Amino acid sequence: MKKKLRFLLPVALLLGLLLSGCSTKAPEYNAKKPLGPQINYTITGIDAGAGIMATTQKALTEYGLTKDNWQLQTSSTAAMTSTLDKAIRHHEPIVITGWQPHWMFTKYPIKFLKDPKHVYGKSENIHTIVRKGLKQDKPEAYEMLDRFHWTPTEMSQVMIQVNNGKDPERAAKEWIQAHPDQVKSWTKGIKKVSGHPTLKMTYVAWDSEIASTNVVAEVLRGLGYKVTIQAMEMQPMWASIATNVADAQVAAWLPTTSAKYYHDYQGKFVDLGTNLKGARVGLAVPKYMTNINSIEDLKNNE
Ligand code: PBE
Repeated sequence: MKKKLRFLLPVALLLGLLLSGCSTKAPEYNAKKPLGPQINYTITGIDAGAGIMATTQKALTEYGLTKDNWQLQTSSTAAMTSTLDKAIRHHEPIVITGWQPHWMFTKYPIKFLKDPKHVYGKSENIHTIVRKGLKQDKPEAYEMLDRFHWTPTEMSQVMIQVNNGKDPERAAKEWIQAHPDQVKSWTKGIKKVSGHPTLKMTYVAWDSEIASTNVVAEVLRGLGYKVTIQAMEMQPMWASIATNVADAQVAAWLPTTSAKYYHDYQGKFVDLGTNLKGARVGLAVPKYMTNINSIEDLKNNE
């Protein structure tokens, strides 16, 4: 009997733990209570290297949130969007690092928080950055890269396909097929190159950059280049262009999000200007958090 008890007790304890685990679902958002304690003063972020993480740290300081114990949790885009998905299904409170273009704004009812101090800047453009000397070495590629530009809506069309499980290269090819006039405006009059010269693009595997990099790579392949694309962290991506290891990247969110690397490597790359106008970066919350509309509200809600 004693022996049996010794065996049963831990089993019972474990069962109890499991059952209580199931019932301690995080509580729904309560607009009448301060927000901070409801989410453990935590903003759900993405990969440590992202510009939005550095800007959010700055926002926490500038809005006086750091001293109130607010913190930014590092994870990944995939982990953040899955946490957001779960929170929304259960009507739970959550604050995330958000940006546009991204399918999170199409898929979920979320809103940007106002940023009266403009820590995240008013709006962002995405620039194309190439290595020095590309214009002389590969003028046809340079010309196409210089002309490349599209809209947030167009970029989203590719992103959503990839989010639905389509292979990025396939999604890029299909987008190109469906937009012949747009693509022609990037390539018209450019001579096809012979001998399959190589061209290397680097990028960070954010959804937006997976879309743009694959589309540009496909268009350059159409011009005769043997294009490779390589995903890496943000700092090595900038370094790859600065050291001529790679030819181009189309992932520079400016003037704020990529500012650190833009300044660190200034003079060691060529900025071909905007390829997408009207991107946006900030903090975001589900729309059912009706009384949280500004970053200031995280504070006032203490
Ligand atoms: N993002 C997407 C990136 C740039 C593209 C906003 C997550 C960042 O550096 O934060």
